[in-house]
Amino acid sequence: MVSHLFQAPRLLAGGMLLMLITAGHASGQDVQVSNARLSLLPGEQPGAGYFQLHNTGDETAVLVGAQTEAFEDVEIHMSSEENGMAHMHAMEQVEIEAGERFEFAPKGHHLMFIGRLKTFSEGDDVEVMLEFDDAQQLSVTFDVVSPVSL
Ligand SMILES: [Cu+2]
Repeated sequence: MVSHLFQAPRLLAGGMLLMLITAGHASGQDVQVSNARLSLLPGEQPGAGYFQLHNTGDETAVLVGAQTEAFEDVEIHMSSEENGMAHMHAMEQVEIEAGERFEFAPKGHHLMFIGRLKTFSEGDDVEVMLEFDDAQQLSVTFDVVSPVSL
């Protein structure tokens, strides 16, 4: 009898979390994502993800990673240029202050999609789960685009 009393609220909480994710919000963290696109290079080269984050909440949001069924691995990268040479390196996390917008854009921050597991082409959608430091996740649909369009 006692176990039933405890099970019911847990199931309810799970259902609510699912609703919040499908609505495009991480609960407790009002992060909105817009203009998400995945630039696809030919062959086995990694893809690059660009988007804008808007933290509409009143606490700092910390993006710590992402995952998708379409690629083996996703890393947060930052591009830089030294002596005319383009470099990029992986970042542990990106912080977005309350009320701030943060742009993942060409020649700056991007998600690096490594090891393609599925075939897709321009115009397709790729579902990506953004992960935050408080274990919240945000499901985002990326449009597959040509690098030339950026
Ligand atoms: Cu990169």
